[in-house]
Amino acid sequence: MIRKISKKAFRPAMNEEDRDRNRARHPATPFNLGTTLIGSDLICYPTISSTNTVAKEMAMQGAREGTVVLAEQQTEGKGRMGRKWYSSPGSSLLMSTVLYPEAAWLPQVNMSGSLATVRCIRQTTGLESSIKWPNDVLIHGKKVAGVLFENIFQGSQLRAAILGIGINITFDVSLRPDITYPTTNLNTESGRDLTVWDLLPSLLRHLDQLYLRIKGGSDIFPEWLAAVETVGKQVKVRSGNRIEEGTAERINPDGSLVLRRPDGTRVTMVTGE
Ligand code: BT5
Repeated sequence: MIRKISKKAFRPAMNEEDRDRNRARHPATPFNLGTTLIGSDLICYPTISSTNTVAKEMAMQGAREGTVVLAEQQTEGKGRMGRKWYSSPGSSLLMSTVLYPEAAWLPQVNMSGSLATVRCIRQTTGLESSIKWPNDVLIHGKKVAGVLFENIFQGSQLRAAILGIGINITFDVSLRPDITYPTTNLNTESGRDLTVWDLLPSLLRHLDQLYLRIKGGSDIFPEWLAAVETVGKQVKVRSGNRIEEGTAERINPDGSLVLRRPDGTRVTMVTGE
């Protein structure tokens, strides 16, 4: 059951059309998500810096596991490695979940973000999407969603993990100068008129199912890998200052990518793009 829906949620924003569509389908009263953990508290904001940043603060204040922070708009939406995540008001699903996993589960919890997104897209639009290593979600080869997984350590102790997901619903990011690869949004690809409220329950239910499976010791890696399109492809992976080019040979259960260089040598990349 959703316990907190902020009264401030979904107040006026700049994009009238998206705002009105979201408002029209915004549940007026708490509704039953049917999840065990994820969304036990759901806190909605019209505008915040970043759902990941706010979720992190909440985790530090002892938020319940499964607390979801949702925003209509982010002023400092974050991508991985210091990059930005763009959106306009009401045009995207922007959410983060507070989790307290064991350190050994981290790779799988990270995978659960993109896998839940693939499942949610399938369920709500009927479209098959794929995962580009490590965590981008693509439809017809164009990026529609991204996942930002941040772990909070105190010394060597894992305090919390924040799983942030951004899905473009109507947002067209292609005009941004730093967008160097194809991007898209869900409504363009599906021809539907979806809002945040059509997607959110499905996304949270899939996250819930996957997280409970991970907690119960069941392996989600095979299902995640089946949705990954990167293996066998020519890739250019940047990790820090290093750029490696070659064929993506395989992905290990810990999420690392084994790349075969043109000279036949292999290198394992833990993260990159
Ligand atoms: C990601 O990073 O793809 C992770 C994005 C996670 C966003 C969510 S929104 C809710 C939560 N709160 C946050 O603050 N973040 C999470 P990365 O792989 O580094 O991709 C970032 C790159 O994607 C940028 O450098 C841009 O080139 C491009 N990009 C930015 N906005 C985009 C968008 N809306 N759609 C597609 N590509 C985008």
